[in-house]
Amino acid sequence: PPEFIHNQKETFIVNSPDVQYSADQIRSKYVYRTTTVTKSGDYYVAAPKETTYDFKVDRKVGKTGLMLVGLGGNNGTTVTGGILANRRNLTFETKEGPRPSNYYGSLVMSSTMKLGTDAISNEEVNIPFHDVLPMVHPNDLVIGGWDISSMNLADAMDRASVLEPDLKRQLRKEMALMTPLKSIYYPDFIAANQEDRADHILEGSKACMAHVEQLRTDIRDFKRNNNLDKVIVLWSANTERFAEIIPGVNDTADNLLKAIEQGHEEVSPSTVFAVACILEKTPFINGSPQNTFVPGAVQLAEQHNAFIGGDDFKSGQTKMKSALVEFLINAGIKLTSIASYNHLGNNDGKNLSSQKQFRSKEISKSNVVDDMVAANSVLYKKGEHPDHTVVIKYMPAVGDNKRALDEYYAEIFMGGHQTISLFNVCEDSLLASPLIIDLVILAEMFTRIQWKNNTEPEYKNFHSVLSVLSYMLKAPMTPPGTPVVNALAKQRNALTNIFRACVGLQPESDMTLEHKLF
Ligand code: NAI
Ligand code: DG6
Repeated sequence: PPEFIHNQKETFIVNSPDVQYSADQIRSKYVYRTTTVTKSGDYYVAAPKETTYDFKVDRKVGKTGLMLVGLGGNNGTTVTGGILANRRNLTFETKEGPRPSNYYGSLVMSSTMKLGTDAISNEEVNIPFHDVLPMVHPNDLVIGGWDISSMNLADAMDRASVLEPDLKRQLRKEMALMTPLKSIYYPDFIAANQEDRADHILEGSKACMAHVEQLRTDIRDFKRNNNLDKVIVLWSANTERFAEIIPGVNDTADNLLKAIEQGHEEVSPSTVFAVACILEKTPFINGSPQNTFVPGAVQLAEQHNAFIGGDDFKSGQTKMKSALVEFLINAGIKLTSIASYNHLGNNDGKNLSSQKQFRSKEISKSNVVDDMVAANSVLYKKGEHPDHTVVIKYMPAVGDNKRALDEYYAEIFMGGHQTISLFNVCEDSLLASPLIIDLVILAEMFTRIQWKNNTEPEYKNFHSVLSVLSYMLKAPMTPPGTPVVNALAKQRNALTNIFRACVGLQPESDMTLEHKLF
């Protein structure tokens, strides 16, 4: 029967000899079935392979804090306002009438997963994704963070111009009490046009250990003052330019730490945040496109068994792209070009109007179809690739209401052509905020899962680089040497099937054989 464990309502149990529940844990034995392929002359030989893994999930969802870098920005204020509104169950007036608060756009909070088939009616039984494992509820997140702008969150929410006036009115009092912590500002990394908001900064304009230590102290203080079990830190600050990868500076963990000690100018603020979080064993996620996780930072995370994830929220145009391109190429249609243009008028757009910062975004938006193209050797020769161009323009008048236009051009049967044009208009921050929520809930979840090969004695964490967060990210990081998956459906399947494995359930195969026998 459903029971309450550590304040989390669990809505199902798995009845299987391979799954055990105790007061604090769910343990499962899971047979992972894959196919190993070897080449023999002109043939492939495919052999089914089975590996048995043991999973262990800690059922105790601790009190969790979210610290945002860029708390006073459009995303920072929108996600904070959205969570406070949901927590207080606020309803607000819009032009179309009253609207209740919701978590639309969050995979975890607003989508479902097929649990199985009803024993009597044979119909699908679907459960909220949030109920698959005991997960933190976003309403319970304690929110804080840093910004180089001193503005309190009520004024910053007005500056962002995203949320509805009646909602802002109801949130104003609470958000006025929230002020970001001072942050680090190294002017060379973000656009010069951001300088006028940098009135809330720690002394020093290049990386140093004093900055790392201050950020670590901030995390510890936040944790202690709010009585938290854990904190997740997420970068939603301005897009930085790429840092140059320099041997001896940021190529190894030791060199990176030395470079920070010596105040090397090529260490970015986001990397300093990453290092502080890694040393503090606090999961750190990068929602922007720059190469925060230089090789030395990845190695440091591995050494400290700390979780990192990134890069760049996959919110609108790119999310559509990673779904549509997967569909077209899997349908056997030869995509030959993608032209992606967008204009926006928020502060993100202003920062991206500077060439070096735009370049970071251009890179993260451009590589998102590579794996899907490479997987289809019928349509594409080795090395062949569709043309792909990305344009971003700053247009102040449209504010956060980004306009994204995409043209997909493809070859179809017998020399024909197909052109698909998309015009996508919506508030950028209303798409990004639910992704922030998902990333935090999922990152917290992965701090409570351990697993091992059945033949080994010791349980281990997931690899430091949390590639399971890929669904929410444009340029997903993966453990060094492992493949990147951009295809949206595959990313979602990976997540759901890992969670199913944690409760001893096989992947949902969609074969529905139970309905197909004559
Ligand atoms: P924003 O410009 O409104 O907010 C960024 C905030 O970061 C500003 O308040 C700024 O003062 C602050 N900031 C800059 N440098 C900082 C530092 N070193 N430490 C602390 N705070 C700092 O931008 P927005 O719209 O909130 O986006 C944030 C980031 O998320 C951008 O990099 C953007 O490219 C990225 N992103 C946004 C998406 C969206 O749909 N809104 C989607 C994908 C990525
Ligand atoms: C202009 O493209 C601004 C960017 O910050 C994007 O809005 C953001 O990266 C979201 O991109 P996408 O492609 O996922 O909509």
